[in-house]
Amino acid sequence: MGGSTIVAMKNITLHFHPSPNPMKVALLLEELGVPFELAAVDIFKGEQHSPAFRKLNPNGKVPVLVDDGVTVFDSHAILIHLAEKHGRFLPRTGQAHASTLSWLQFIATGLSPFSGQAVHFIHYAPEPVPYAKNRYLREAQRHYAVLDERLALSKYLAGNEYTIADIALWGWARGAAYIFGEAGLSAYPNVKRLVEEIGSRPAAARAAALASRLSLKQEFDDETRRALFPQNVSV
Ligand SMILES: N[C@@H](CCC(=O)N[C@@H](CS)C(=O)NCC(=O)O)C(=O)O
Repeated sequence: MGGSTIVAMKNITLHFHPSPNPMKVALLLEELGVPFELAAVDIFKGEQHSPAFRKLNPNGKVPVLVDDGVTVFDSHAILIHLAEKHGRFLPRTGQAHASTLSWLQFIATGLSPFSGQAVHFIHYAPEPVPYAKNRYLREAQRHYAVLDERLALSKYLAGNEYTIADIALWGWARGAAYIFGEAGLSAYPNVKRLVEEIGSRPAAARAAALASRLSLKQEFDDETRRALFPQNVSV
Protein backbone atom coordinates (compact mmCIF):
# COMPACT_ATOMS: atom_id res chain seq x y z
CA MET A 1 0.00 0.00 0.00
CA GLY A 2 1.05 3.57 -0.47
CA GLY A 3 3.37 2.82 -3.42
CA SER A 4 2.86 4.93 -6.48
CA THR A 5 1.82 3.26 -9.70
CA ILE A 6 3.75 4.28 -12.78
CA VAL A 7 1.51 4.29 -15.80
CA ALA A 8 3.22 4.28 -19.19
CA MET A 9 1.86 7.37 -20.93
CA LYS A 10 1.98 8.00 -24.62
CA ASN A 11 2.90 11.67 -24.78
CA ILE A 12 2.52 11.96 -28.53
CA THR A 13 -0.81 12.25 -30.29
CA LEU A 14 -1.01 12.21 -34.08
CA HIS A 15 -4.20 13.76 -35.45
CA PHE A 16 -4.56 11.60 -38.47
CA HIS A 17 -6.41 10.50 -41.56
CA PRO A 18 -4.74 7.92 -43.84
CA SER A 19 -4.15 10.42 -46.64
CA PRO A 20 -0.80 11.45 -48.15
CA ASN A 21 0.38 14.22 -45.78
CA PRO A 22 -0.46 12.44 -42.49
CA MET A 23 1.06 9.21 -43.85
CA LYS A 24 4.47 10.91 -44.02
CA VAL A 25 4.33 11.57 -40.27
CA ALA A 26 2.99 8.09 -39.49
CA LEU A 27 5.96 6.58 -41.33
CA LEU A 28 8.47 8.73 -39.45
CA LEU A 29 6.91 7.89 -36.06
CA GLU A 30 7.04 4.20 -36.94
CA GLU A 31 10.66 4.51 -38.11
CA LEU A 32 11.56 6.23 -34.84
CA GLY A 33 9.78 3.53 -32.87
CA VAL A 34 8.23 6.04 -30.46
CA PRO A 35 4.81 5.13 -29.04
CA PHE A 36 2.00 7.43 -30.11
CA GLU A 37 -1.77 7.74 -29.86
CA LEU A 38 -3.82 8.11 -33.01
CA ALA A 39 -6.63 10.64 -32.98
CA ALA A 40 -8.76 10.11 -36.05
CA VAL A 41 -9.92 13.21 -37.91
CA ASP A 42 -12.58 12.09 -40.36
CA ILE A 43 -12.00 14.63 -43.13
CA PHE A 44 -14.80 13.01 -45.21
CA LYS A 45 -17.22 14.12 -42.44
CA GLY A 46 -15.70 17.59 -42.04
CA GLU A 47 -14.13 17.02 -38.60
CA GLN A 48 -11.13 19.12 -39.72
CA HIS A 49 -13.39 22.20 -39.56
CA SER A 50 -14.48 21.75 -35.91
CA PRO A 51 -13.55 24.60 -33.55
CA ALA A 52 -11.59 22.17 -31.36
CA PHE A 53 -9.48 20.98 -34.29
CA ARG A 54 -9.00 24.54 -35.61
CA LYS A 55 -7.38 25.37 -32.26
CA LEU A 56 -4.70 22.80 -33.11
CA ASN A 57 -4.38 23.79 -36.78
CA PRO A 58 -5.94 27.09 -37.88
CA ASN A 59 -5.57 25.79 -41.46
CA GLY A 60 -8.05 22.98 -40.74
CA LYS A 61 -5.99 20.14 -42.23
CA VAL A 62 -4.27 16.99 -41.05
CA PRO A 63 -1.71 16.09 -39.83
CA VAL A 64 -1.20 17.72 -36.46
CA LEU A 65 1.17 16.38 -33.83
CA VAL A 66 0.88 17.13 -30.12
CA ASP A 67 4.21 16.13 -28.62
CA ASP A 68 4.60 16.49 -24.85
CA GLY A 69 2.21 19.45 -24.91
CA VAL A 70 3.85 21.07 -27.95
CA THR A 71 1.57 21.40 -30.98
CA VAL A 72 3.00 21.26 -34.51
CA PHE A 73 0.92 21.39 -37.70
CA ASP A 74 1.87 20.92 -41.36
CA SER A 75 3.52 17.64 -42.32
CA HIS A 76 7.00 18.90 -43.11
CA ALA A 77 7.18 21.05 -39.97
CA ILE A 78 6.32 17.89 -38.03
CA LEU A 79 8.95 15.84 -39.89
CA ILE A 80 11.64 18.40 -39.05
CA HIS A 81 10.43 18.73 -35.43
CA LEU A 82 10.63 14.97 -34.85
CA ALA A 83 13.89 14.47 -36.76
CA GLU A 84 15.59 17.24 -34.77
CA LYS A 85 14.18 16.03 -31.47
CA HIS A 86 15.34 12.45 -31.99
CA GLY A 87 18.52 13.27 -33.91
CA ARG A 88 17.62 10.89 -36.75
CA PHE A 89 16.73 11.03 -40.47
CA LEU A 90 18.00 14.64 -40.84
CA PRO A 91 21.77 14.80 -41.38
CA ARG A 92 23.20 17.48 -39.11
CA THR A 93 25.64 19.30 -41.36
CA GLY A 94 27.07 19.75 -44.83
CA GLN A 95 25.65 18.83 -48.21
CA ALA A 96 23.44 16.02 -46.88
CA HIS A 97 21.74 18.44 -44.44
CA ALA A 98 21.23 21.08 -47.16
CA SER A 99 20.00 18.50 -49.68
CA THR A 100 17.48 17.07 -47.20
CA LEU A 101 16.02 20.55 -46.64
CA SER A 102 16.00 21.31 -50.40
CA TRP A 103 14.16 18.12 -51.33
CA LEU A 104 11.76 18.54 -48.41
CA GLN A 105 10.84 21.99 -49.70
CA PHE A 106 10.58 20.71 -53.26
CA ILE A 107 8.06 18.13 -52.08
CA ALA A 108 6.20 20.59 -49.79
CA THR A 109 5.84 23.38 -52.33
CA GLY A 110 5.88 21.41 -55.60
CA LEU A 111 5.15 17.72 -55.66
CA SER A 112 2.51 17.76 -52.88
CA PRO A 113 0.31 20.67 -54.04
CA PHE A 114 0.57 19.89 -57.75
CA SER A 115 -0.26 16.23 -57.08
CA GLY A 116 -3.19 17.32 -54.91
CA GLN A 117 -4.55 19.58 -57.64
CA ALA A 118 -4.01 16.88 -60.29
CA VAL A 119 -6.05 14.44 -58.18
CA HIS A 120 -8.72 17.09 -57.74
CA PHE A 121 -9.14 17.89 -61.43
CA ILE A 122 -8.83 14.25 -62.56
CA HIS A 123 -11.31 12.84 -60.00
CA TYR A 124 -13.34 15.47 -58.18
CA ALA A 125 -13.94 18.69 -60.11
CA PRO A 126 -17.72 19.21 -60.39
CA GLU A 127 -17.36 19.71 -64.14
CA PRO A 128 -14.50 18.78 -66.54
CA VAL A 129 -11.90 21.55 -66.76
CA PRO A 130 -9.42 20.29 -69.40
CA TYR A 131 -7.04 23.25 -69.04
CA ALA A 132 -6.66 22.78 -65.27
CA LYS A 133 -6.44 19.00 -65.56
CA ASN A 134 -3.70 19.29 -68.17
CA ARG A 135 -1.83 21.97 -66.23
CA TYR A 136 -1.69 20.03 -62.96
CA LEU A 137 -1.10 16.63 -64.53
CA ARG A 138 1.84 18.07 -66.51
CA GLU A 139 3.26 19.74 -63.42
CA ALA A 140 2.95 16.51 -61.41
CA GLN A 141 4.74 14.68 -64.25
CA ARG A 142 7.45 17.33 -64.36
CA HIS A 143 8.06 17.07 -60.61
CA TYR A 144 8.28 13.27 -60.81
CA ALA A 145 10.76 13.63 -63.70
CA VAL A 146 12.96 15.94 -61.61
CA LEU A 147 12.89 13.42 -58.75
CA ASP A 148 13.64 10.58 -61.14
CA GLU A 149 16.73 12.34 -62.51
CA ARG A 150 17.96 12.96 -59.00
CA LEU A 151 17.41 9.34 -57.97
CA ALA A 152 19.31 8.14 -61.03
CA LEU A 153 22.37 9.71 -59.40
CA SER A 154 21.95 8.77 -55.75
CA LYS A 155 20.28 6.07 -53.73
CA TYR A 156 18.23 8.50 -51.66
CA LEU A 157 17.16 12.09 -52.28
CA ALA A 158 19.81 13.61 -50.03
CA GLY A 159 22.59 11.18 -51.04
CA ASN A 160 23.50 7.87 -49.40
CA GLU A 161 21.32 8.28 -46.35
CA TYR A 162 17.58 7.61 -45.91
CA THR A 163 16.09 10.89 -44.63
CA ILE A 164 12.82 12.67 -43.96
CA ALA A 165 12.91 13.85 -47.61
CA ASP A 166 12.44 10.22 -48.75
CA ILE A 167 9.76 9.74 -46.09
CA ALA A 168 7.93 12.82 -47.45
CA LEU A 169 8.16 11.48 -50.99
CA TRP A 170 6.70 8.11 -49.96
CA GLY A 171 3.57 9.82 -48.57
CA TRP A 172 2.56 10.97 -52.04
CA ALA A 173 4.32 8.60 -54.42
CA ARG A 174 2.77 5.43 -52.96
CA GLY A 175 -0.53 6.71 -54.37
CA ALA A 176 0.82 7.81 -57.77
CA ALA A 177 -1.62 5.50 -59.57
CA TYR A 178 -4.34 7.88 -58.46
CA ILE A 179 -2.79 10.41 -60.85
CA PHE A 180 -1.08 8.25 -63.48
CA GLY A 181 -3.58 5.37 -63.58
CA GLU A 182 -2.45 1.79 -64.07
CA ALA A 183 0.98 2.93 -65.30
CA GLY A 184 1.69 4.13 -61.77
CA LEU A 185 5.34 5.11 -61.46
CA SER A 186 6.55 3.07 -64.46
CA ALA A 187 7.67 6.24 -66.30
CA TYR A 188 9.84 7.09 -63.28
CA PRO A 189 11.84 3.90 -62.57
CA ASN A 190 14.19 5.47 -60.05
CA VAL A 191 11.33 6.91 -58.01
CA LYS A 192 9.58 3.54 -58.27
CA ARG A 193 12.70 1.76 -56.98
CA LEU A 194 12.89 4.02 -53.91
CA VAL A 195 9.17 3.95 -53.17
CA GLU A 196 9.17 0.14 -53.35
CA GLU A 197 12.25 -0.04 -51.13
CA ILE A 198 10.59 2.19 -48.52
CA GLY A 199 7.33 0.27 -48.87
CA SER A 200 9.14 -2.95 -47.97
CA ARG A 201 10.40 -1.54 -44.67
CA PRO A 202 8.57 -2.87 -41.57
CA ALA A 203 7.85 0.72 -40.46
CA ALA A 204 6.02 1.40 -43.74
CA ALA A 205 3.93 -1.74 -43.29
CA ARG A 206 3.01 -0.60 -39.78
CA ALA A 207 2.16 2.92 -41.01
CA ALA A 208 0.02 1.50 -43.83
CA ALA A 209 -1.83 -0.72 -41.34
CA LEU A 210 -2.87 2.20 -39.09
CA ALA A 211 -5.99 2.91 -41.18
CA SER A 212 -7.43 -0.50 -40.32
CA ARG A 213 -7.50 0.51 -36.62
CA LEU A 214 -9.89 3.37 -37.37
CA SER A 215 -13.44 3.35 -38.59
CA LEU A 216 -13.51 6.19 -41.08
CA LYS A 217 -16.11 7.21 -43.59
CA GLN A 218 -15.44 5.74 -47.04
CA GLU A 219 -18.39 7.06 -49.10
CA PHE A 220 -17.68 10.11 -51.23
CA ASP A 221 -21.09 11.76 -51.02
CA ASP A 222 -22.48 15.29 -50.73
CA GLU A 223 -21.36 15.60 -47.09
CA THR A 224 -17.81 14.67 -48.19
CA ARG A 225 -17.89 17.17 -51.04
CA ARG A 226 -19.08 19.89 -48.64
CA ALA A 227 -16.30 18.98 -46.18
CA LEU A 228 -13.46 18.90 -48.71
CA PHE A 229 -14.58 21.46 -51.30
CA PRO A 230 -16.67 24.02 -49.37
CA GLN A 231 -15.96 26.58 -52.12
CA ASN A 232 -18.38 24.67 -54.36
CA VAL A 233 -21.29 24.92 -51.95
CA SER A 234 -23.47 27.99 -52.22
CA VAL A 235 -24.59 29.36 -48.86
N1 LIG B 1 0.57 21.60 -46.20
C1 LIG B 1 -0.22 20.70 -45.42
C2 LIG B 1 -1.33 20.11 -46.26
C3 LIG B 1 -2.24 19.22 -45.42
C4 LIG B 1 -3.39 18.66 -46.23
O1 LIG B 1 -3.72 19.12 -47.34
N2 LIG B 1 -4.03 17.64 -45.65
C5 LIG B 1 -5.19 17.02 -46.28
C6 LIG B 1 -5.04 15.51 -46.18
S1 LIG B 1 -3.65 14.93 -47.13
C7 LIG B 1 -6.44 17.46 -45.53
O2 LIG B 1 -6.43 17.62 -44.33
N3 LIG B 1 -7.54 17.68 -46.26
C8 LIG B 1 -8.78 18.08 -45.69
C9 LIG B 1 -9.30 19.36 -46.29
O3 LIG B 1 -8.68 19.90 -47.20
O4 LIG B 1 -10.36 19.81 -45.84
C10 LIG B 1 0.68 19.56 -44.86
O5 LIG B 1 1.65 19.21 -45.54
O6 LIG B 1 0.40 19.07 -43.76
